[in-house]
Amino acid sequence: MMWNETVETMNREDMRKLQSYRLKRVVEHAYHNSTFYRRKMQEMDVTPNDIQTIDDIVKLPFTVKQDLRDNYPFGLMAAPMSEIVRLHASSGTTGKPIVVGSTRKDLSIWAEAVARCLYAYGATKNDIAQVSYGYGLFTGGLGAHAGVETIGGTVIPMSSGNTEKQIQLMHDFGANILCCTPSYALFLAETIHASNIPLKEFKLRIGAFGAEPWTDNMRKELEEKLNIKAYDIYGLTEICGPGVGGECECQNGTHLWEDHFFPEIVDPVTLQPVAPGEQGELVFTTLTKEGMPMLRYRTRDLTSLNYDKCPCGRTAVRMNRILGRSDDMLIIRGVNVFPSQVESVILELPEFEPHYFIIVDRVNNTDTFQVQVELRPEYYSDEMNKVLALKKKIATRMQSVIGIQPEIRIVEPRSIERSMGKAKHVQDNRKLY
Ligand code: DLL
Repeated sequence: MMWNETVETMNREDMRKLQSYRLKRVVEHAYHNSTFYRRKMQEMDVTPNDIQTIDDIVKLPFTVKQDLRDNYPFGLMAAPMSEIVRLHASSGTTGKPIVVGSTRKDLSIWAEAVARCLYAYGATKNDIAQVSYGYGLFTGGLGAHAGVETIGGTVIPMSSGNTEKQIQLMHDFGANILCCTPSYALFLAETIHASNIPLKEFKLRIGAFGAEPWTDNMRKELEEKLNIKAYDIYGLTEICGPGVGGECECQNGTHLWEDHFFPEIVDPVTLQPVAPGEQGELVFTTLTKEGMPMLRYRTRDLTSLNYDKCPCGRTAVRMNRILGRSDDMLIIRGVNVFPSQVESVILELPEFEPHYFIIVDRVNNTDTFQVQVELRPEYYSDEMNKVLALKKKIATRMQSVIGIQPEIRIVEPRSIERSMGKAKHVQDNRKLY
C-alpha cells in the first residue's frame, strides 16, 4: 500500500515538471523573505529569474552547517516568527546548535513524509507503534510520532531510556512497530533476551530504524533477534527530521520523497555533480518548505542514488545505504576507514557480539588502530590458542575489507557501552594533540 500513490509512482517527466515548478517557487520565497539567501544569491549573481527548471538548480549556491551556526539562532528563517509553530535543534558534537523552525504546513508535510515511510514498511492504522527515539529538540521522537498519528496508528510515546520499562510496555501494550536507532534496538533486543519474558510473547513485526549509519549485517542481526522486518528511515534536522526517505518491502534502497526534498550527489571536493549512480555527498533542496527553506544543503552523508523503477512500483529515487558522514571518516596510516565497514565485518562473524568500539591514537608518530569487541558466551575459552585464532580471524578479515589490520582487543562481556540513541563508536585520541 502507498500513502500517496500519485507522487510515489509518478513518471520521471511529470516528477521533473513538479520539481521545476516547486523549485521556482521556493527560490522566489527564499530570495524575497530571507536576507541570508538573497545575499548569497546576489554574491553569485543569480536571481530567481535564472531558475526556470529543476536543471537550473546547479546555479544556486550551496548551504552548509556553518551557515546555520553563523546565523544562529534564526538567521535563515524565511517566515515571520508568528508563522513558526515549532523549533527543533541539533547539537552535533561541537559548537553552537543549529536551529530549525517549521510552519504548520511544514509540519504537515513532514508528517506525510513519515506516513509514506510507514506505509512502505507495510504499517496500517491497526498497528501500535512504540516510539523510542528521543522526544524533544531532537526530531526523532516527535517526527515518528506525527507519522504514526497521520496513518491512524496508535502511538506509545516512550522516548528513549528506561530500558526495562520499554520492554514491559512493549509486551503489555502489544506494540508491533518499534521506532528507534538500530543501536538502541540492539540494546532492547539484548534486554528482552535477558528478561524472563519469552520473545514469542511480543507482537513486534516492523522496525523503523535510522538516525545513524547501519549495515545490512546489522539488519540481519536485528531481524533475527527481534523476529521482525527491519527497515531504514533516513532524515536530518535541517531538512525536517526522520522521513526524508524510507525503505519499502523490497529492502533494497531508501526511497527519497523527492517531490519535497530534491536530492543531488556531488563530488565533496569539486562540488560538481557526479555521474549517475556514483558515490558522493548527498545534497538536498527543500522544494516546499516555508519556515526555513534549504537550498542545496550539503549533508556530508556519503551515498549514491538509483533511479531504476523499484519492484514495489514506486518510481521515487532510491538512496543506497549511507557509508557514513565525511566528518566520521577516519584516516588511519593513510587509509580511509568508516566505522560502518568495521561494523559490517564484526557482524559477519558469528563468534562476536554485534558491538564494537574503535580507539585511534598516535604513538611514536605512527597511528594505532584498536577495535574492541565482545565474544559471544558460547565462544568463551580458557585456551589461549583459541582466543588468538579468533583475533587473527577478525583482523585478517578487516585487512581484506578495509585495507588495514587493527589490533583486536577482546573485552569483558557487556563492557562496551550500549546506546539509547545515536551510538558513539569511535574515540580518536589524535584529535587531542
Ligand atoms: O537523526 C533525524 C532522524 C531521526 C532520522 C530518526 C531517522 C530517524 P539529525 O540528528 O540531524 O537528524 O542527524 C542527521 O544522521 O545527516 C546522517 O548522518 C545520520 N542519519 C540519519 N538517518 C540515517 C540513516 C536525525 N537511516 C544525520 N542511515 C544524517 C544513516 C543516518 N545515517
